[in-house]
Amino acid sequence: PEKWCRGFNHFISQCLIKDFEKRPTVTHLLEHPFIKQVHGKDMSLQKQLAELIQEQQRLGSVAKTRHERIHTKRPYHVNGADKYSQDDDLVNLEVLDEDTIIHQLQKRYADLQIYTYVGDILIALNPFQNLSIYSPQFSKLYHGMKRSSNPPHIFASADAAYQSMVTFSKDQCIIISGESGAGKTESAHLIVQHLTFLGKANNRALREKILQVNPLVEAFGNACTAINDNSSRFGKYLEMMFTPTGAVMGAKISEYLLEKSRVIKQAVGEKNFHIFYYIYAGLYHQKKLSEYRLPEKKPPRYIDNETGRVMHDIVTNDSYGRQFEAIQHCFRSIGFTDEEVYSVYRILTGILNTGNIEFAAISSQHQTDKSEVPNPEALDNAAALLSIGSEELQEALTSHCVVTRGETIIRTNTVDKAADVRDAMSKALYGRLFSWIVNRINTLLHSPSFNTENGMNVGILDIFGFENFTRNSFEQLCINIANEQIQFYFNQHIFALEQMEYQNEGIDAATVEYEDNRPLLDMFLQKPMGLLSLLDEESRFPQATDLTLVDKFEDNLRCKYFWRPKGVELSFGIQHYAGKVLYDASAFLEKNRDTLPADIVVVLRTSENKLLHFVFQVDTMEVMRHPEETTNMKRQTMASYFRYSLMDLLSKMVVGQPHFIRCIKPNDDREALTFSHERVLLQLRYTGILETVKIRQKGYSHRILFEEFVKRYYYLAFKAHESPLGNRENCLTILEKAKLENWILGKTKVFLKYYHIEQLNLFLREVIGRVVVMQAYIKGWLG
Ligand code: AOV
Ligand code: MG
Repeated sequence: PEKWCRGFNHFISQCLIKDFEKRPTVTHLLEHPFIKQVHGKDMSLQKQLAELIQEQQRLGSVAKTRHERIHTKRPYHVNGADKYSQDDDLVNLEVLDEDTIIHQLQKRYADLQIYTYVGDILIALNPFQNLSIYSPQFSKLYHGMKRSSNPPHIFASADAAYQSMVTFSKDQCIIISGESGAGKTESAHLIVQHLTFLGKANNRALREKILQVNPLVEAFGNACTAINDNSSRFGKYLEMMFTPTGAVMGAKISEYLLEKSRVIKQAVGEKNFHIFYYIYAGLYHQKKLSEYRLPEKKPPRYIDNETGRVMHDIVTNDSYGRQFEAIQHCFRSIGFTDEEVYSVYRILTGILNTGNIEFAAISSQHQTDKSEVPNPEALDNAAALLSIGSEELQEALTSHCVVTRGETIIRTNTVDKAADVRDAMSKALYGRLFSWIVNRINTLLHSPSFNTENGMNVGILDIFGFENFTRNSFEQLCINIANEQIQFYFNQHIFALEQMEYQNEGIDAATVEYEDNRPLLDMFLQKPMGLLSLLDEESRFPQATDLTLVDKFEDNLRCKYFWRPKGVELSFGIQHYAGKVLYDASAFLEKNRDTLPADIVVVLRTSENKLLHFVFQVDTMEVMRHPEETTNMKRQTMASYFRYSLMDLLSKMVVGQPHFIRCIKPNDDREALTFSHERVLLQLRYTGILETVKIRQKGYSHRILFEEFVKRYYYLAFKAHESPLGNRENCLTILEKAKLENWILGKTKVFLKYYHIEQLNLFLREVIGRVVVMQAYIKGWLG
């Protein structure tokens, strides 16, 4: 058998080379006398080969279409009636200007072609209606296919990331951007859906669990805003882990900058986090409101946003009731215990009751700064649900300890101060509960056998989009800076790095002008004079006010991106990459300080609710995540936490190979089939789509070192047992053998167009597919 095996191996490598030249099918192999002799009537081999033939025929036809498309000029009549081509990829346009691009998108949108390529980048227009293009049949249709064989689709982008991960054993990162309401979160769901389909885990339970992650965290982290009924109020980076062969084996989420302030107050017309309404409706239907000490008539202050009708809306809203059921199902299927879920509900309803605690001044001749709770039942309810002592809670809300020269003095809180402490406690409770849920999901979805050496991941970034409301506060500033950073990352990848490489490699290729937002990002993040540093500095002065803060900004941020409107004291404007935003600086200092008095922490740590007790344990690792608790002189602030989070996110993103999805909002009225020329044009401009089309058309989006290129693709031109050197000549041999056109060889790298990679990978998969079957055959035969 050994001798046979050697002969067989040699035969395979010969076949591979020959096959590649002639593009034959596996039938040739079956017909070969050698195979005929050895496999006899082995039906399993017959079956395997038959499958392979099918696969090969499919790939063959794909390759053919791709080939035809690239080499056939599309009909394009510049002056004719059909001026704007219905093409799938904007890179194929011959006339490149804003008008042509926008008409192309508009026409496609009218045909419900919401997806369009710009080379390897996907543009997704929000359809604002349910389309029947996301069923498992569509997942199948896009599985392993090249882009050009089907209309553009988000599944194709997810597929490309997956194939790239499996083929090159490299982590991938899908970056979804776009303004609020553009469709990022929906896109992220669809990507997870397709990746779960691709990473066919034998373990169905695991697949089910992964699909429940987004709905669960979004119930806690999303809310209705003036722009979007399901707006993400946190940033989410979801990593799906795979084995080297591409089977899904787990998932991990990282959450960023939850907008905790929403728990205690919402802008006019907006709502609190979804979960509060779900739980209210759910408990109402289960007749458990009284068990959780929630009133049936008047809704708790935190979710009664001045309309007065909210209570009726909540309990009669069927959708809330159904969502509550769905959330319970998510908890259960991901693996939370009943006890944990019960604790979560107790904390949530504890927060709602905390919000109802009121304060009144105690009038006495000497003391005007003392407060008491005039509605002790609210206090008792909150304390009961949080499993802490009611008196201790009252103490911690209405007074605080100060340590001066080793002596502890108790000072009383004014009514306003006590109310601030109450709200700070609610925010901290919710923030920590949210982090705990995310961590728990990560533990439950962690695969013990996964490690970075043997596994790979695809990360999916879905953050809150750029926001510009009538009134914009500290939260909008953070959200918009984060978007500024993502835009910068996009620019770096698409323009800056690419053009730098042309220079370094002595290549005369496209130079495309683009809007660089670096100076703007520096204005925010630079130390010590950037906006965030100035904010931190001012937050350290006890006497500082929001007005002195804006003065400080004005004195120090002397650049064209910052201005102060006349006549509106607490206001300042920023010229963001995506447009001008006017910020209202009221409460900036307080929000940045984000203090949680130690007295509250001490009380919460006494809780008999194990979960609550746990989340208030100080863990040095967690200090950055809970800035409100750090007690040293250089306190952590929201700004420093924000900076840390951004860096953490970037460090995760840069590890993987990026894939970009740019979501565009076709109108502000959330209407299907309505295309606002003006709004789309604005988004195309600020995201630099026109420039992206240009650079994708003229440039070389893939730059691969000679050595890496030969290592990846040597199968295409060399025999299996050969080890060709990673040099220029061998790259040339491979490129010629693959009959590619329009590539360039630099000093150390091969420069390829985005479509070359598809072709090369396609050829490679054909070849590797055959090797796998042959190896399986050898093993079976020897065994
Ligand atoms: P966002 O994530 O980009 O906003 P979403 O993904 O929440 O935006 O989309 C907003 C709404 O648009 C969704 O609730 C859907 O109604 C609709 N939508 C988006 N994409 C699709 C699609 N492919 N098919 C059908 N409907 C869609 V924000 O999180 O606010 O930045 O912060
Ligand atoms: Mg979202």
